[in-house]
Amino acid sequence: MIRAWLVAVVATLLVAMALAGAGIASAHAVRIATDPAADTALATGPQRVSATFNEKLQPQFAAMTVVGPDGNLWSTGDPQVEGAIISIGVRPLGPAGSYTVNYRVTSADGHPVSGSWSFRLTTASTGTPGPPAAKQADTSGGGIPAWPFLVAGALVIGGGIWWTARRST
Ligand SMILES: [Cu+2]
Repeated sequence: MIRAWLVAVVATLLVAMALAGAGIASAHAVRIATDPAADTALATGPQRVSATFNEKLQPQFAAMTVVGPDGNLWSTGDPQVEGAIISIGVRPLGPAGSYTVNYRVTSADGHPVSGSWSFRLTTASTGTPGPPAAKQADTSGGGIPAWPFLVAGALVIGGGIWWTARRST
């Protein structure tokens, strides 16, 4: 009776750990190109930036921002997903320096993929920035990772099994 219960708990735990691992490791849509390319130096800002993936993206929940060296948003409008490409409009740029494009897309299989790349503006321009970029939201669920609890749970249950097995012999 107790053993069956333990087996059920361990099985549940293993499945949970596998799912947690899959959630972290699953980058099913892989970025294969960006425009502008990463680390490009540009004299004039682009009108749009885009990232191309190796498979079709889901149009829902897509996010993309361009954050300037001043910490302000330089992207404008909503991101657009077309097939395997996500893009967003860019204002006429401002200070020279590094502009970072952040994105979050959803793979065809439902897994979210996020990342960023940067390009450099070599000549300051006279554009007006958008609002300050909000700190990137922590999507790991409150900032407390789940795996230490899973590992602790596994250790406790493993110990329980060992103890039970020892007692019953
Ligand atoms: Cu996936």
